[in-house]
Amino acid sequence: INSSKSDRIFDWGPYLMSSGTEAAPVSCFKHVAMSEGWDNITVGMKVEVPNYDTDLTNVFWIATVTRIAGYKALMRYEGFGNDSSKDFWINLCTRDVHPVGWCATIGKPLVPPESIQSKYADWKEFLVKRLTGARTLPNNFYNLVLDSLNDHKFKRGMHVEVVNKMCVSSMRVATIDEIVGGRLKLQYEDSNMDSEGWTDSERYLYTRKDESDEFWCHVKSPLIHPVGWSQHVGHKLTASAEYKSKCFTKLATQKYDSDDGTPQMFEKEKEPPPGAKFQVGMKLEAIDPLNLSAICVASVNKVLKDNFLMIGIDGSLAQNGSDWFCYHVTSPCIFPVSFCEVNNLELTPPRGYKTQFQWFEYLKQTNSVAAPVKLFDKEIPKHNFKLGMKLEAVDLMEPRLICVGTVARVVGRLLRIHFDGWEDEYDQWVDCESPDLYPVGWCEIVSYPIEGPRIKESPTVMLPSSVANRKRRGK
Ligand code: MLZ
Repeated sequence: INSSKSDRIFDWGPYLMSSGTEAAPVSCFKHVAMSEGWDNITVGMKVEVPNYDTDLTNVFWIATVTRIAGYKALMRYEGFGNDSSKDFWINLCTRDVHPVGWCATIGKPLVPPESIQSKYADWKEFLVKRLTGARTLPNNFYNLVLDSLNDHKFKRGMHVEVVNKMCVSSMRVATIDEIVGGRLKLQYEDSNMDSEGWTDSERYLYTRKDESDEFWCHVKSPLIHPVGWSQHVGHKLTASAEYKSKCFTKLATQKYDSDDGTPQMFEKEKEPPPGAKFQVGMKLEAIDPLNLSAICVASVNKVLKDNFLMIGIDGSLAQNGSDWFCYHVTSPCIFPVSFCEVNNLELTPPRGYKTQFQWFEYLKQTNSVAAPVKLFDKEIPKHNFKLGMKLEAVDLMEPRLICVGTVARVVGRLLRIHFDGWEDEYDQWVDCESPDLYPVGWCEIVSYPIEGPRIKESPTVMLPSSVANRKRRGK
């Protein structure tokens, strides 16, 4: 089924050119490196870059930014005038790109490209003329990039509490195994196993780590919390008795171990509107955490401390609330009744609902009330995402994967992300401030593999059953 996966390394430049599309600007993504101030990087700016149009190695020349797409820029070497034949794409946040003046400072000669070498007799004079008044990058640009990639307090080996991807109604303890550009690779801890007294082969068998024990999320993800959080707010936690009892002490004394993820490392949740509160049984609309392409009829099933809610999708087949999901009351992923209707979106009715779904009827039938509109956070931040913009997006159903995506819909602050080459069933609704969205070129900066668009090699590649399986799958 996956034979459609292309092994070729994906290259944004040609893809944007051939599809005639735009990339979402870096400034759209508040959580990423260099987001602030990126708008100062503009077409016309000049930088020193490797000269690829020469037999010499490791020499540089000056080039002008002619187009910007995320972190990437289409460059033209100085001296080419209107000739685009040697234009090339470069990632502005890589160590190969330097402000004008860098070569001179370190005593490196600037070498003109071979194809135009004979065009001017005096290259020095040409450059002086061309560079007067030109804008360039700040001096320490690449160091700024590195610093802003590590702008968080998380360290490898630290423990955090994270949603159990196999049963989203419970939390588990995990250790940070790797950090890539603010994304954490988490290894779930064994919750119930006390491996003392085991033979080596038993320990190998039962504590062996594989892909199913790992989870990826950004440091700003709403899915991770400090040590002790679950017990503090009253969320179900699958962890050893020892961990739980230690947490009680930590919460009471506010004294944490050095490898604990502590509340100070996490972003504070927003303050909810003052006054009335969500109550158990209230109905609302919510993004289905197990099928992010659907906005569903949902209920408040439990109210936790600190304004967290356990939300259930109405009509779900999951037994004993195993798919209840924790959303903060200010979450941009929960909506008042009729949100879909008002915004002309498809609302997924409860499974097995026979007649045409009408909220009014449904509330009557279930003898329930709609959560009042005033309980929801209504802020719509100014964002510049536009229909058709390209970006790099985490496939939240398999968060190890960062894929080529397109903004397929914009509804206030809500974005529908389509994964290029994949059926619409794979689309995901996410908030415009989601830390799982990245600008074009982000994976390249942090050396993380990007999933290029799926290329269909034959019409039989995508079996209908695999699309069906994908729906509401819990991983
Ligand atoms: N093989 C898996 C991965 C799909 C990844 C899609 N990413 C947009 C599947 O088919 O479900």
